[in-house]
Amino acid sequence: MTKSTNAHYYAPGHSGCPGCGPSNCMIQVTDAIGKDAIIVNATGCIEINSSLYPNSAWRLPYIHVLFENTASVAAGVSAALKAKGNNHTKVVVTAGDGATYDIGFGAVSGMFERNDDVLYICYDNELYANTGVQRSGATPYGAATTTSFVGKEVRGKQTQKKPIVEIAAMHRIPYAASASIAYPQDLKMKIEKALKHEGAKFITVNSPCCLGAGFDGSISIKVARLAVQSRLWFLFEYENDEFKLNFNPEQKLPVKEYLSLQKRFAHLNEKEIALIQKQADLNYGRIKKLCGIK
Ligand SMILES: Cc1ncc(C[n+]2csc(CCOP(=O)(O)OP(=O)(O)O)c2C)c(N)n1
Ligand code: SF4
Repeated sequence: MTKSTNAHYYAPGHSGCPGCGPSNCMIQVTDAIGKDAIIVNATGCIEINSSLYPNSAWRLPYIHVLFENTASVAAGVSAALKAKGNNHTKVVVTAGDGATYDIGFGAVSGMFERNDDVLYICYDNELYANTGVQRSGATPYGAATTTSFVGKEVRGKQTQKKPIVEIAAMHRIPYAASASIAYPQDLKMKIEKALKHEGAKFITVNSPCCLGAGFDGSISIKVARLAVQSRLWFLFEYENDEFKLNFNPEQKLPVKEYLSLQKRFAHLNEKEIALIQKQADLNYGRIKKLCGIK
């Protein structure tokens, strides 16, 4: 092991696919958080890849919990620390989009409503990777998965992603944001900003899954960057009851370039691509309005 890899709190040697977006996300997130933290990790690819007994990629105190109670366990850990007079150790949830948007959502919402002092990080790879690529509430329109398959009538997922940042923000928590593994400085800034707040904080990080989306692991960062540049993923935040767009791609990149890199979109015809472009434009308009941009 080299000196540079020793520096990471999420260690190499885990069993993530080469080019795994979520694993990259864990390195960036834990490095930004630092050593005074406890990780509460929901079931999913990261949990399986990082903590196969007797090994662990975590150089931080770590607990794996079920989907249904990840946010609740984190809330309990936070309360216990405070009861012991420890007001400095950060409690951080790491969970996939299946855990966050869908299966554990009730507990997440409860944690937001109680304003528990926890930073919740969702690594959004837009599917259930660990169980064989099923669709989640974060899977985008048109994407093929094993449960949003492509046939004559149904051609991939027929609904759009849940607007999870807005949903989190509308609980009136102190901080909510959307980030990407392709924009490390923005992600680091958001983690540092979030941790300054007492209470519930939420950051969802676009972290593409090369295996599930069907592209070579060498272009994971390119795929993540194109998602932002083609306005299918936004870098924005909510703080002090206001939304702010952190990066506004001046030139609109057509969604086609992003879609064409991934097998999950290979079935799409021109009409369907045009519909996704229209959805992207509408979503961009909505986010701009939310962020007070004319
Ligand atoms: C209550 C419950 N439902 C379903 C499962 C099966 N399951 C295990 S991992 C997983 C996928 C989780 O997807 P996500 O949270 O997006 O994480 P990823 O695997 O993509 O990292 C599912 C459905 C489970 N363990 N518990
Ligand atoms: S299946 Fe996807 S999320 Fe899981 S390790 Fe591979 S690239 Fe990462």
